[in-house]
Amino acid sequence: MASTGKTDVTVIGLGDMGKALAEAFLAAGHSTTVWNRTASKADDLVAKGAHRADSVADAVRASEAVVICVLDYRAVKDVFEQAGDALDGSVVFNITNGLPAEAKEAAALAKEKGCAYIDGGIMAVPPMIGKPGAFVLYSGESQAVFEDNKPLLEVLGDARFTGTDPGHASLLDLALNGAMYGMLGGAVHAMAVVGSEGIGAQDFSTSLLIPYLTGIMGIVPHFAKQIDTGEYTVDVAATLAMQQVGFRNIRQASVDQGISSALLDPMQDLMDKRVAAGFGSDDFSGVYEALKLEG
Ligand code: FVH
Repeated sequence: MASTGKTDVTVIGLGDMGKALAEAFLAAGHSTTVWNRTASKADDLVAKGAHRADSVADAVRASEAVVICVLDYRAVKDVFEQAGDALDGSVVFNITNGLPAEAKEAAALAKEKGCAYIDGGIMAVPPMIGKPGAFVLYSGESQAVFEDNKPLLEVLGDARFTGTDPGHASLLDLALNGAMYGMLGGAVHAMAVVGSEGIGAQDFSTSLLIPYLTGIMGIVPHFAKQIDTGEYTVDVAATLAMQQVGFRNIRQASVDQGISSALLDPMQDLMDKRVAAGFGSDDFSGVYEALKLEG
């Protein structure tokens, strides 16, 4: 803890995201030590007041709280190796994107190194860091370790602890990003379809796409209730059999306009599978069951 009363922090990994994290800590008045494999990426931050560490070991010794944000868990392992025994007594927040299994492996490695370990998933892009709307999911070690460091973590965005399973934050992160890519892929596909008739993507998205998608999200709580209860026949908004027929038109219109249906085909397959299994009078949410891999 520095004389400012604010927790010192070390940031390891200064890619687009790591840089944004370090800048947010500096702006909030935290004494910030930085390390990056390619040392020159720290230059701007040093000019803004960050302390440059010459090695991972020096970086982690500089602060009790260590934030790691590198490309993947192979890089995380490299960082742990380079840290040697310097991580003993540290609290590591690894907010690198990865699989739940990788997060669990990293937690085991951290235990061997004698440090507390909390994994995380950043639900924001770099320009959002430290601004309203950004949030970061955390899980691992203990609620107490998280709470002790919450004021520091809140600098980055809303800090949400999701439990002591180190893989849990990653699972939530990947599920949310799967939803995001489904939505954004759908948005880009729609722009391609209307673009084939010369309709500009900006006009289309402002006047139609965003209002439609925003409104339609209102159905999600209803689907969630059906999924939690397994009762897809209750308060059906629109039958799957009807939607299966309508979906063929969406797919065919795309192909007719010279636009690939690659993003739509898997959804058509799921609907077909579910209707063929006798669930055509259920709501759309029933495709949840068709998503489960057999065996
Ligand atoms: N940027 C984003 O929008 C997303 C938002 C959600 C979360 N992700 C995840 O954050 C991690 C870092 O992403 P990034 O955007 O900072 O990624 P890059 O700009 O590509 O920087 C990668 C950094 O990783 C360092 N690195 C790579 N391999 C190693 C290694 N073996 N040992 C040590 N460091 C390594 C790399 O170093 P250098 O290439 O500059 O030397 C960069 O600092 C990521 O998990 C996203 O999925 C971001």
